[in-house]
Parts: sequence; C-alpha cells; structure tokens
Amino acid sequence: MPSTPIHPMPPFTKQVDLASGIIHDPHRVQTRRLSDLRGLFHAADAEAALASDDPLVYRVYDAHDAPNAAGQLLFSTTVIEPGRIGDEYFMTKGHYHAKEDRAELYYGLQGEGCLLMQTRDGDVNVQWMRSGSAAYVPPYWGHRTVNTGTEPFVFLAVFPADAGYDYGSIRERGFASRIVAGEDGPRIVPNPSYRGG
Ligand code: M6P
Ligand code: ZN
Repeated sequence: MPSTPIHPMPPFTKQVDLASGIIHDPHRVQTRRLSDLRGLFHAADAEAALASDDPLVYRVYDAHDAPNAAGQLLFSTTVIEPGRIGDEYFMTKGHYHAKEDRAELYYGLQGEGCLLMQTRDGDVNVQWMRSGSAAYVPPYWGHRTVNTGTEPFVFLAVFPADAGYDYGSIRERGFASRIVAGEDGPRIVPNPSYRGG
C-alpha cells in the first residue's frame, strides 16, 4: 500500500456565493479599509478621503487553513468595492510570493477589473478580467487587483499553501504602473514614485 506523505487534511467542500463572493463558514475574513492601506494611494488624495470617512476598500474570505506544506492549496475570494482615491481605482495591497516560484490562478466572478503584474526586472503586464475570466499569475510576478468598474469586483484565487506573502517589496517600492480613470475609461500610466526592483 502506498503511504500518503502529505498532511492528512480530509477532503471538503465550501459554498462560494458567486454574486457576493462570500464563502460560507470561512477560516478568516480580512477587511481592508483605507486606514489599513497607508502609503498605497497618493498621500494627499488619501488624506482628503480619510478626513471625510474611512471607506471599505476590499475584503478577503480565506476558505480554509492548510498546513504550510508543498502540495497543499489555499483558496480565497476577494471583493473589491467600486471607488477611487483621486484618479486611482480601489485596489489590493499587492504582493510577491515569499516563495517566488509559486504561481496563482484568479477566476473572475462578478464585476470588472484587472490584474496588474510586474517582475522585479521591470516588466509590467495587465490582464483585464470580468465574470468568467481565468487569469494566470506566473511564478515570480508580483500581483495586485484593481476594480475599474462601478460594481464590486469579485474573484476567486487559488494558490499553493506554501507560497507566502512578500508585502514589503511592494510597500517599499510600489508598482511600476498605476491604473487610473481617464476620460474614456481605465488607463495604465507610469507610477512616478516607483522605486524599481
Ligand atoms: C487574492 C489572493 C490572496 C490575497 C488577496 C488580496 O485573493 O492573492 O492571497 O490575500 O487576493 O491581495 P493582498 O493580499 O495583496 O491584499
Ligand atoms: Zn498571490
């Protein structure tokens, strides 16, 4: 009889509400308000927005907790509210994976937006997403999602349990590009405060 070398987590099923993105009986729900996202948006615009209220920007529903072991998967839904700070659309913090050779798959459920990706060498790639879009984040690409629509942008993400998060690189250097509202819709523009690498 072959043995089962991976952690003995039993099979399970979670119900994902396609419209709202809510995962029933989640392991964890993370709420990101503007005050949790200091440094993400242009400072003066963010301060002005914070002076009036502290809007919800996005929530992440983590389906389950898996052992941090190669071979296991995690999955979550993210619900980004519609909105802007100045001309910049509401977006996630963004991260590289701590184990940088780990990939990820995003699947659009509701609304519209994009997956903004970059390598440490300065390559930028934008994948536009809507309901039914399956967008692939290859190993080594930093990734952030942006709601460019007028409804909540909802998507499912599946990724290796041992991928981990490197938020520090993004916090310190930013993304090379920003997604901003133009007269004819979203535009990809250089980020003047990007610090490279
Ligand atoms: C997706 C996945 C999660 C991530 C979430 C929000 O659901 O990539 O792992 O936590 O988006 O992104 P961030 O962690 O960058 O705020
Ligand atoms: Zn990721």
